[in-house]
Amino acid sequence: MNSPEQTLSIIKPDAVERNLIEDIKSIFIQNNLSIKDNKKIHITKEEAAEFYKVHQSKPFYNDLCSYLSSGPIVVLILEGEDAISKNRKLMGATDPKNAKENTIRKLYGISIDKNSVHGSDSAENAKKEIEFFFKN
Ligand code: IDP
Ligand code: MG
Repeated sequence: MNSPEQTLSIIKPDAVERNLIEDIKSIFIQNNLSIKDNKKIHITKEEAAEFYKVHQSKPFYNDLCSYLSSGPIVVLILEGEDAISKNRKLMGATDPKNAKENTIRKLYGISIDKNSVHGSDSAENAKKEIEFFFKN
């Protein structure tokens, strides 16, 4: 049996604004991802720019950083078997239009930028992203 993994999830401003925090948390819990820690925060644009710096060369980088810092977000440490890939599956495709039925982005996403959630995409990034929000 594999040991449990941790991953970072973010409930983005569009979902916090629409009071979807509990609905999204319950999807994680129903799928055997436990919430080890979570907090509601409002980050600065500079912090968003640091968090998303892997995307700094992308044309949407500036808008992405403005968006993530535009209102409160909830950051969560999820833990469970295959937490990283399981969370990515539960989230669905980046663009809600392409997300499968019953994924978080299909259920709640508005557009490619307002797509309700973030999830780490690798073990290396999960570790970095958890440290970014929880170990400073
Ligand atoms: P992911 O969130 O599914 O991992 P990434 O490619 O890592 O997707 O992109 C990070 C975030 O940047 C996405 O969640 C989305 O909000 C935004 N984004 C990605 N591609 C585009 C785009 O083509 N236009 C606008 N925003 C985008
Ligand atoms: Mg990503």
